Amino acid sequence: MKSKFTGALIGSAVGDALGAPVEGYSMKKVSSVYGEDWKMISGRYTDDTEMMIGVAESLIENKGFNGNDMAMRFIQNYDPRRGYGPGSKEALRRIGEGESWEEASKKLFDGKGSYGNGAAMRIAPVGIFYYDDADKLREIAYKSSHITHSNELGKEGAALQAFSIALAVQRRVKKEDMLLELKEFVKSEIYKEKLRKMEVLLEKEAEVGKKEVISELGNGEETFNSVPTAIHSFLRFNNFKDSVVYAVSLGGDTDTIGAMTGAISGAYYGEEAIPKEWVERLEGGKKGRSYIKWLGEELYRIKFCAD
Ligand code: AR6
Ligand code: MG
Repeated sequence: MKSKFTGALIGSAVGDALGAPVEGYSMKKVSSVYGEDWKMISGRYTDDTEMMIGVAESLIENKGFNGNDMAMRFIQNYDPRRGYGPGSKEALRRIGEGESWEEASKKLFDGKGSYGNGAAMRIAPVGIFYYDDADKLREIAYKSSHITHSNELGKEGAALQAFSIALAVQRRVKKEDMLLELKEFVKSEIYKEKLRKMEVLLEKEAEVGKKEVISELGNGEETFNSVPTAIHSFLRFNNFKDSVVYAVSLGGDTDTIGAMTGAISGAYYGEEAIPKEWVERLEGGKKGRSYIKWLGEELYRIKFCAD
């Protein structure tokens, strides 16, 4: 179980770092960069992992959700060079200037709020910490998303990603049956529709289906065009490496789709299943790979060992 906790967080960071150098590239261009060997290029992670670290730190410090504290951690950790989405950046700026975390994100996108994947990309700590309680998981996924993403679709996509991670931790149902549970979990039609399409796509050969996966599920920055793609990348293969390589190979929002696929796969197969050469290449330093592993261990300790 501990290896699943650390695997989800390290898996997410590794997927992010693998996708980062080719963010926004086409399928063809990604393949020209990585070729056949898929060596990690720089190992530097992006906003996806920086924000995931903030979520984990806040859950650990508060032994659960505290909106104001989580928002403050996002602001403290914020490094503009990591490539934040404009919506998230603006929400954090507003909170930094004194607006409440409940109100700031509602003002974005003409009052509709963001449905970008910036809430789902950082959700792994919520998925593991609340893996055994679907209602609580949904509640905390929504609340933690709301700090930057108030649009219902942004929140629901984050909850769907968190629930996929939870199912991966549990290993209660077979991989083939995960889709059924996910369908029951989601409420809005757009996600239900994507899950139906996924079923059809999973029956096709991986290479043949790639273009179709992109047109049917998407590879963009919107939550509904990336979370289903990550779930699909996880379900299609039976090991960590193939899933994450596939996710990044689709092009588009590669760092985030890579991160989300890595989080589910890491939770399912455990930390040992993540290729060593990728983990060793992942950036070190104060909040680097050892720290990310420690965050997973702390969440595990609080969940299972603390009174
Ligand atoms: N209406 C129209 N477009 C929207 C809306 C909306 N209500 N919401 C989101 N978008 P953002 P994030 C589009 O800015 O989710 C990093 O590269 C819009 O084009 O809230 O934190 C990460 O690696 C907007 O700019 O930021 C992720 O890939 C975009 O969705 C990504 O950015 C992203 O939403 C995360 O971005
Ligand atoms: Mg990113």
